[in-house]
Amino acid sequence: MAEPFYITTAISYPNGRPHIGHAYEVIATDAIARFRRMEGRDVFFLTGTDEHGLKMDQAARARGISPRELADEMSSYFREMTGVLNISNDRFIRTSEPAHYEASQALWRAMAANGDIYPGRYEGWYSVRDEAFYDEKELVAGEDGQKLSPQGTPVEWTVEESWFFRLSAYADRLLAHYEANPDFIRPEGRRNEVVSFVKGGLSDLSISRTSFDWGVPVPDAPGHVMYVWVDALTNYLTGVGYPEDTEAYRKYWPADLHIIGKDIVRFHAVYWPAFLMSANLPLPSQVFGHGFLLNRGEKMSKSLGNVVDPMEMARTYGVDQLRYFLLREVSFGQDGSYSHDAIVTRSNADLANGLGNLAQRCLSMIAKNCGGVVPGEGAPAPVLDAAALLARVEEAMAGLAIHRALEVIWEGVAEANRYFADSAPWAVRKTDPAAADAILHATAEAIRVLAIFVRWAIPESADKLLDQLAQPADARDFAALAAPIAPGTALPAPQGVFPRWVEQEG
Ligand code: ME8
Repeated sequence: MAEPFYITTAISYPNGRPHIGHAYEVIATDAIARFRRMEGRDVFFLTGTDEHGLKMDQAARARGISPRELADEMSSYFREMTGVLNISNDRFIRTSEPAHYEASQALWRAMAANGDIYPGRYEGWYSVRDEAFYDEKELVAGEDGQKLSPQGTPVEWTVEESWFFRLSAYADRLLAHYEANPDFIRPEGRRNEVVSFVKGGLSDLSISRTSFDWGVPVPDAPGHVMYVWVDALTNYLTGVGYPEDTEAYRKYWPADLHIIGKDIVRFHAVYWPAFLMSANLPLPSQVFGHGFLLNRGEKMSKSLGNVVDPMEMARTYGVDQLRYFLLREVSFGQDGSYSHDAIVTRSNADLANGLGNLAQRCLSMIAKNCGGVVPGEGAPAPVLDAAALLARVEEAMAGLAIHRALEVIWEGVAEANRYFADSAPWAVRKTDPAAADAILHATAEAIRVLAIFVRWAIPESADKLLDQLAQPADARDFAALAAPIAPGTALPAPQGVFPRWVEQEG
């Protein structure tokens, strides 16, 4: 039976439309999910929207609508984005769903039953933008001296009746867990930050609010809704059926991998495992904090006017062009920058000129000179060592070095292009047609291998290439690498798969 693999993105706040950072996260997670599927894993991939909390409440108020209306409207854009970007999620979760209320309340009850929840009064700093509490010592001074969160967002002094979670009791167990599971938090730099944060001592966490009601009601505590992060984190459990003992729950929990941005590592690597320990539930295997995407090196913000609609970008450049750019250009785990020039340069060089040109030249020769039938005899000469390439790609992906995996694959693209150019089948055909046929056969096979290799990153284009090679749907994963294309295979008329970007004149 295929080994299960449960992977998630963070769930986004639908207080506005999705931005390129949201697109980046869901594309990277999709690439990993597709990669594991191509290895034969039984993948469950969850994404969705995080709809409660003060930030949503305030955004709705500003527009004169209810938070539920705001969530309904904006969540639909996030869902639409998964379609536009060709995301292969198995479920899109909304935290306003009744099943999620049930899961959040069940988790709360489990933590309460363990003696970890007690009533009190919260007095401290809160950032609505981050939906986070901060200690005085964490705050930084803004330009005109006002206090800001470490993320640079405004904070307000908050005093409120609240339930507390006994987070302080978990510091030692958390540190022991990090120690025993060095890969629990990746990359290394984020892990170090978390370890030193926990070593600095943990305060108990305020986990309910009474000043507004847009949230999951706290069981048996009228007037209290859960702190948004308690219910938000629970989405990963709801997604596979908790609290019911469903088949999905048994198969997929604990999650293998939470992909999140660097700004929310603390919630996932400190609060979340502590909640799960308290509820006696198994912990996820890994939390990976990716970097931030910057617009030409600058932070995106509404005031700078550089917030880009990712769906618009996908329409402009092409879905796979955008996916490829983000996956190849940004070292996964680090911040990255995007610009029109960088996207165009990458997709022209690697997609249009690299893989596209090879396919176009080889397939049009087969159409023209071989009647559209794969020529050659027996097994093709191996242009690429697919098994060796796979081993290198697997190694990169084991550490989630997505950019590196693509770099290795494009070494293969370059090698195949070199082979084709050096072998010059168009010239060889004049004196030795059988030798020219053998070259085309070998090149067609190299294209097949490369199309399979890129399929998790640029699925639509890879499938078009595999369609052009008349490869059946069940011969497109890594297991199919070993079964070369047979001579005599009839191919459809070739079509360009990667259009070249040409700048419009003035
Ligand atoms: O944090 N570049 O939601 P969110 C890359 N609801 N990634 C970015 C980014 C950027 N410029 N800006 C944001 C939340 N992100 C919570 C999560 S999970 C139980 C709850 C990432 O809409 C961010 O780091 O603010 C996060 O992983 C995701 O987008 C959603 O951010």
